[in-house]
Amino acid sequence: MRVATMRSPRLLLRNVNGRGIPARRRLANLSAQRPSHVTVLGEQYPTDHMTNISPTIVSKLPLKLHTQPSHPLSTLRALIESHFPTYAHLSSLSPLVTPYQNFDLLSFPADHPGRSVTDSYYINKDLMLRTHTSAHEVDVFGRGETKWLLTADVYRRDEIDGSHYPVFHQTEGARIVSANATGMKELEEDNERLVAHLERSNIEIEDVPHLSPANPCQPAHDPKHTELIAKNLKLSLNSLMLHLFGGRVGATAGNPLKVRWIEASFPWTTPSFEVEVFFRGKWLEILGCGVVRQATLDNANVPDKLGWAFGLGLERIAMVLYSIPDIRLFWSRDPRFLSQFQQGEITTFKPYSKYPACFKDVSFWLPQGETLHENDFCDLVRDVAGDVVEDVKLASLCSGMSKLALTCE
Ligand code: FA5
Ligand code: MG
Repeated sequence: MRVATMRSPRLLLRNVNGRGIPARRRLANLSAQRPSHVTVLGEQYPTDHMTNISPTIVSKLPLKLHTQPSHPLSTLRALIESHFPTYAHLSSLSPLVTPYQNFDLLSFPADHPGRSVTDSYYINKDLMLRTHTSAHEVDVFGRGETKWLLTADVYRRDEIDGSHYPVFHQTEGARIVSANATGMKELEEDNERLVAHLERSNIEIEDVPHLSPANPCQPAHDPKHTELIAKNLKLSLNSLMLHLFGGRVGATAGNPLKVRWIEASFPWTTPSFEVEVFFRGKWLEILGCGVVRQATLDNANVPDKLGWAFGLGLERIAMVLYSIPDIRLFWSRDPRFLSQFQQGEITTFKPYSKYPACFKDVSFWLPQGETLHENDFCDLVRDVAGDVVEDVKLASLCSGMSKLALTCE
């Protein structure tokens, strides 16, 4: 047998101090040292072959940024809730769910890649961190809620880039009506109201058909009913986007915000859609949604209802609203980030250096009888240090001694 002699990849995992540890060694260590229990949110759980939750992820669980006053995600949650005032607003469900809740009740096939330990975080084989807020759909419908929003932190072993993070926040929204003439009339009236409201929209929205061969109606449903539900879903979300983005983000006459609907696929909805927003030169996906499958409604014990559900990616929407360039910033505890925001206010993010501020106090003597203007000193600083210096302040000037404080980056 030939042994492969490929050169090992030169990937380094960086610790907080910037020291590199070869990835292979780190990963080998991780699997070799599985403790018998893990503590998550103050409770101990036994581990098994599926356990892959890491200390970094455990440390994020109590934070709940969507409930931290002044945090952009908290303001966004409140803004979304204010747009759906007649809906129940839920936000305190535990992130620990069973794979049955997260996948099986939503008709995920047994071999769906989302179930694997490479994609999801498991405490053990019977308990995991929800990968989406849809994990609660069946429970919430089963409680009798017909119009509801649920905001929560969700967890995925995802790629690393400026718009993906292993912990993020979603708002699930859903509406179901009776599968009869009364329910359909309710949707028709709502659609008329929403169409009139959206006539004033200053957002450019590209649509796709409600139904297509690749995005079909469910066999148990009347296509006319499905059209009405899909239309109500799209109008409700377009109206939310107008509420969030209208008049704010680039939505001027010559430069309207561009939004597009595209066909999608989720195991528990059909037809299904996603929405993307044009942000910083690229299409950014902000939500997934669809007409809820009959199997899901049957699982929730509401077989005589029809309706839709959506899942919004809060960080992505907040990135567009606040012009925040990188998703990692939401987790920053740096006062230069946090102090920029106030509860209930959408303000444009003011970028700052990725390095921490570095203060330098400089004191010096001037020859007797000579004076130095502050601006002379500023020019000297510019010549020596260029634009890395953010601020120069004269701290004190006493009997011929000038003391200037520099704030550099
Ligand atoms: C879902 O999670 C579905 N549960 C949405 C849904 C709900 C469909 C109800 C149908 C009915 P998706 O995997 O596309 O779908 O994620 C939804 C949104 O979450 C994405 O559009 C994106 O805005 C955001 N998102 C997904 N992964 C990440 C990530 N790693 N970091 C930040 N945001 C993410
Ligand atoms: Mg998606």
